[in-house]
Amino acid sequence: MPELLFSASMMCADYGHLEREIRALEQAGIDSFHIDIMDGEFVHNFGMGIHDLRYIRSATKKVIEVHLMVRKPVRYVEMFAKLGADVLYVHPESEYHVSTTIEEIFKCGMAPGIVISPGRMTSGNLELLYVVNRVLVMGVNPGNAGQTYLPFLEEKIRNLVTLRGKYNFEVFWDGHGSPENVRKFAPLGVGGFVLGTAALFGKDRPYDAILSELRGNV
Ligand code: S6P
Ligand code: MG
Repeated sequence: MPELLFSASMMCADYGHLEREIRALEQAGIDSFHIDIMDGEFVHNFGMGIHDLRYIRSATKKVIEVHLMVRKPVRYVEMFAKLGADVLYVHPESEYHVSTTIEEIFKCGMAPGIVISPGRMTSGNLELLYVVNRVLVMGVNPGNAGQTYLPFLEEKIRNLVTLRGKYNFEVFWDGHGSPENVRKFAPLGVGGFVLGTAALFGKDRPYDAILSELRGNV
């Protein structure tokens, strides 16, 4: 099994010590930083802002993935490219013509990914799998950290991983990426997890201990 990839959900980080958080996560071997952007419309919450992204970009050379929970994200693709995002995730249902958005993401030099919300079916997005290499499956409804995992998603994951050979993409997981879910879903073929409060932040344990345990436990 290839090495699992772990991304830190930065909306869960300690904003009073952001620099220290980034250094500690890097030293612990985090693979990327996950930035949740919400517009208060597509989801009923406001997430991180472009100033947060700008600062985190200036503080790390690691991969930055931006998860857009906004309506009509095509309007912002160029802006996020200029801000230094490496990966741009969009929800297909946030756009009338999401394939145009994906094309725009490629044009701007970023890697596109699609996000499948719990209530959405993968079958409605099969054609997009020809063009994206990343599918982020949400284990919770989009909008908040610290939610409980929705247990009906296992079948979706099992079905999705069987399509990887045909379409060539990786499956990642976002939302309640707990140690239990890492242990359960990594062997099924999930290649990486976004880590928030369920496994990484607010645990009073060093990040390196947490990450090596997560890698070792699978
Ligand atoms: C949710 C967001 C996620 C969460 C993260 C939180 O809308 O897209 O990225 O911030 O998954 O993790 P946890 O472990 O607190 O659910
Ligand atoms: Mg997210």
